[in-house]
Amino acid sequence: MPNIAATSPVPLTLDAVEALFNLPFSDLLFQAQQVHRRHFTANQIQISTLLNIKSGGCAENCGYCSQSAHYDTPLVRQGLLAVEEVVNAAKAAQAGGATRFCMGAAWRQPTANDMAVVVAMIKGVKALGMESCVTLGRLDAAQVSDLKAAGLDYYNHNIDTSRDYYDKVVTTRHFDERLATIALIQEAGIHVCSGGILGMGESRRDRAAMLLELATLDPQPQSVPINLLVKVPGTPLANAPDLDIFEFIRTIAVGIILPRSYVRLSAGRESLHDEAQALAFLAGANSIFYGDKLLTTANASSDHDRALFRRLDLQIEG
Ligand code: SAM
Ligand code: DTB
Ligand code: SF4
Repeated sequence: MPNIAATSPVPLTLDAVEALFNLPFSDLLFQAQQVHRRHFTANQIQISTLLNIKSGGCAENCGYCSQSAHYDTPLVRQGLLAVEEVVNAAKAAQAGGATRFCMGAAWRQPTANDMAVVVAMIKGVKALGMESCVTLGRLDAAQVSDLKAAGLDYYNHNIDTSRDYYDKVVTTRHFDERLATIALIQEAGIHVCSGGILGMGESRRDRAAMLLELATLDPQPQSVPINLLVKVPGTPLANAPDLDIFEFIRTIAVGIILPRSYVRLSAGRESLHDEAQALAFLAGANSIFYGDKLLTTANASSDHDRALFRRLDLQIEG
């Protein structure tokens, strides 16, 4: 067992993590806020802005995704954007207060030509003085070393759900392949951003197992995005039953088994009431995607977010 277990408030076993989940709601939130304050400055929020640099036509069959070529979704496909367009979008995000710019591409794995363009995009974002993040699908060791040389700060690669539930959601790739890419990123010294999606029909034990899997990575991911499923018409999960919002908040709170990781309230925030977002922050979420669009779906508007930060006395980090 890696020594990171010492910093978790509970032993890193599935039963112990599930027991944390099962605490009375207020006890869990109280504990989560206490642990959070031991490791982070209270009332601070990190904001990242997202841009989809290549949309749709993806070879994978992720059952939640608007960009999979396997499903007939409302998405319009779009090839890889030009470097200048991406750097201009990063400048606009920076002017709006974002400190990190995240670029996503609907690829199973980038080609050599794709990589050359993405490397130029990363360098352009870094030249602005922003942190850079990309999510490009699976990578080999040479690609990881190109990203490191370009100055990449974060790579987003989600495990998405538990090992047991994974093949209910996607069959064109496997859980261990996700872990293999994450291991390459860690070995290169690039920060890992890895989390998952809630509300895909998984059980509480699956949610516990997903967080446990992340918590037993060594080192733990620096950033953990928690997405609430956005139900995209045409995908197999278009009619998934709604997840109880308090279960969503509990999952964020159990994120304290990764006490030093930023927990990012990610997809699905547009559908959350302000009260639910306030509870998520109380449970320890301290990062969001900021900007009117995620990759292909709507995000909470920036104006609304700024007003919410004021009402909740949240300060933007950096
Ligand atoms: N293609 C790359 C990959 O899958 O790793 C990067 C882009 S992919 C769209 C990034 C992440 O977005 C997924 O891992 C998933 O967690 C999240 N995501 C995609 N569609 C979503 C949806 N409909 N609702 C919630 N999260 C979603
Ligand atoms: C992550 O975990 N969430 C972001 C980011 N990583 C790339 C993506 C959310 C996508 C939501 C669905 C969409 O807009 O297509
Ligand atoms: Fe492709 Fe990523 Fe969407 Fe899966 S989640 S279909 S890999 S873009």
